[in-house]
Amino acid sequence: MSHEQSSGAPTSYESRIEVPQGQKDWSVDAPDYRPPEFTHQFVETVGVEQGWADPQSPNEVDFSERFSHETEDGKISFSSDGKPLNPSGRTGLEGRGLLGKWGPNQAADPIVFNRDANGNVALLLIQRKDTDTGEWALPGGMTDPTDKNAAQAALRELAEEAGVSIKEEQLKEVYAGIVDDPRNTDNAWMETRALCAVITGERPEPTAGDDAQRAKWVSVFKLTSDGLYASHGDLVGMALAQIGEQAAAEALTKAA
Ligand code: RP5
Repeated sequence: MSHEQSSGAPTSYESRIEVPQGQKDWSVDAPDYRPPEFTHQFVETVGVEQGWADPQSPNEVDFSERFSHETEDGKISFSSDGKPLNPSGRTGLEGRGLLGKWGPNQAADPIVFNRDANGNVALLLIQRKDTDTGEWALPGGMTDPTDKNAAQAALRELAEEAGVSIKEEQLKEVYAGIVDDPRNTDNAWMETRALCAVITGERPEPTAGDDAQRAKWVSVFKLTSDGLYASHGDLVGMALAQIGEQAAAEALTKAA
């Protein structure tokens, strides 16, 4: 998984400053690093009202129940003024941007393949409503407090965004960790658990819903890593290798 500084942020995002070479890591002193601070108004108004966003100050948040997949003990590190620090390092932007939670924002991503009788493999993708770049994405989303586990969150998102239902037993874990989402900042970042399934026989007809404007099956040999949202190209590559589709995994990596 590449942990590069996010690019292609939503159009309403404050611009990031360039992080000087060699200063990405928090352990490196960067006395001149002064990124803009940005938390979208939507997060601080609607997000707080609807309960998916934290209060304005991280000091009001109880972090004892939050964990990061990226650290050995799951613990989050903080700046001297109490802001969680992105384990991937400096991003050129402080605050929460469009993310609701200070620190890790946990998501689940279903990677659903169909293998037909001739052995052709296709992947179920959606087109998100929040990007104007035309990128396609996995039908994943943030975990809800009502989800018992990441698999349930993945199944719920799959049904909401692509109108496809599968069974929890069909899912196998591919990855758990931070993802290079364009919304990531120094103090708020996306982490995901990606789970994959292979369904055989006839493909269920997808129906776009919720955050998706379109949903479709795409042959795995037509995928390019940079045509997919955030780190989804990396996640799909790992899943293809896991299900034994090595040639498609290599083609995806080469096309990046
Ligand atoms: C990505 O953002 C994750 O991999 C996941 O697919 C998605 C979650 O955000 P929303 O779809 O809920 O906006 O980084």
